[in-house]
Amino acid sequence: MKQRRILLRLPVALFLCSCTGLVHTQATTTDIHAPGDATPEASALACEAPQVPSPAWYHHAVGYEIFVRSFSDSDGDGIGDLDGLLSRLDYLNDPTGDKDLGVDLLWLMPIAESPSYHGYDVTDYRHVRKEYGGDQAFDRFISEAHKRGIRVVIDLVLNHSSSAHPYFQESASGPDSPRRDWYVWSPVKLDWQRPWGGGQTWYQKNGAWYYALFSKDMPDLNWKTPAVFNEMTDVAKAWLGRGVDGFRLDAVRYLVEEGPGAGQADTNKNHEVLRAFRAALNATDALLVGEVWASAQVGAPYFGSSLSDELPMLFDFDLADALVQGIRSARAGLVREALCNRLSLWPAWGAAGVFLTNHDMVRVATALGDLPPEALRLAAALLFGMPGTPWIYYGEEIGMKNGPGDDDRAKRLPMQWDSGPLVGFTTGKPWANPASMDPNVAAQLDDPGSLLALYRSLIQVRRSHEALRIGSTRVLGDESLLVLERVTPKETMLLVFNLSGEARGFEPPQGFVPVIPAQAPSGTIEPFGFCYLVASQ
Ligand SMILES: [Ca+2]
Ligand SMILES: [Ca+2]
Repeated sequence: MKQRRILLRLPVALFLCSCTGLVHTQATTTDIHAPGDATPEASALACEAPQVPSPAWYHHAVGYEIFVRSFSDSDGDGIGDLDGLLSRLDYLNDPTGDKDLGVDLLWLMPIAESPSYHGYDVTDYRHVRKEYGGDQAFDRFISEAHKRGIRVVIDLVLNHSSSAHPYFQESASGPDSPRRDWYVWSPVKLDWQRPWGGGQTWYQKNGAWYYALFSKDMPDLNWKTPAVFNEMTDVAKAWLGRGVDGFRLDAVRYLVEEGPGAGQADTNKNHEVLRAFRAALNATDALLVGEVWASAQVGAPYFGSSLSDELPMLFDFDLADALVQGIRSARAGLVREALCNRLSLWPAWGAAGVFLTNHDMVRVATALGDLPPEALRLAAALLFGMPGTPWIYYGEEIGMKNGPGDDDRAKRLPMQWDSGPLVGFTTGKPWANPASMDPNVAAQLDDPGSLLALYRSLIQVRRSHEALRIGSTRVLGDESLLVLERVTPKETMLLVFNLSGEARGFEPPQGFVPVIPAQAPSGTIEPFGFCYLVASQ
């Protein structure tokens, strides 16, 4: 390990976070040292974490979440589909081009048969919904994606099915149904409130009560029944056999419920089932990324004891919130606290899915909409600088905003490809009206100053610097500056982010050259400015 002394001048008080809270100290100069070079000045360090040991392919990937219904419509019926997505692969990753975004891992929101627009209530786990082009379109798509080196994970909804699923219809037919125990039944109504605050979870059908955590139309599968475990494992294996590279596991905290209140989430049995599920897939290389929408502390046990034990990747919800709120409130400490907390709680080999927002959240361009446009560029720079695997929510890279209203659909509207009235999404009547014609891909594709061009550059930078993908991490800074040191034996990088709307004094340390932006700040880092620097060899 090359030892390198980095001198950073931060002419203000330093606020340092620890896992137990914020510690405030005074300093005018911070010495940052490569790992192993401990000195008293290193007390300015908030936390540090080692390099990722034995990284898997997904530690190196850049992810992109897609709502197929809203991405691109190939046949003019107003509904996005897999052939439409196929036709846009050049935009996402074109090995022969230089205008592509460069992502290499796609997460498709549910593609199985479902009566809802969103698809999180499945009626046939084994087949692609016909609106999306059916099984053949999926096979065409995945074959072409793989040819380009793009991996694909699909949403797998294990906790519940649709109430219209034949399994549930059969289960509900009466106590003697051979599938009765595939769902969770009670002869009397039980008073279990939803664990996240209010609302009933038991509903009546044919003289008995069934458990449905999320909605009446989404009855929970009974994971204590071996036949359910076997069936869902077979479903997952069948998808792996068709070429998917893994799954995003929806609502994975809630598979096995043991009672009211806290007994509905994160139960020991839930962990047991997930470990058995992972083992049954017998596909160590497959990515399982869990939606554990909870604190990093609640998430930590979901990694199990090794990369192949339980879930290899979790989305980092705490950090997502801290990144957006940190910019909004000009508090770098929020990001430091969330990041240090996660780094201390999650195993070094565990993969964190880093993101700004997803399909359940207000889009980041809306959340930061009242700040200068540089704030959105800073959010992108933070996304790709954090330790973990970055995930973009489709449209984020052009600054797409929410549509009107509070409905979830407002977060999931058609991708804005061009400035036409149908935004290049469809030639027919779109399933939902686009939020806006602006921003759009066409206007940004050839503009080197665009947000899209910044995302493309950040992805290229990440590809060419292993320190960003798997390097050790040291977290420093003050109340509005966030500083990360990322190091591997090959290179040392320094990332500086100004989360405030005020210019800040900052002089790059000696021996460092800019990576992005091309010009290093000199004496001042602009409001919402950032820079990635690398130590010159
Ligand atoms: Ca269509
Ligand atoms: Ca459940």
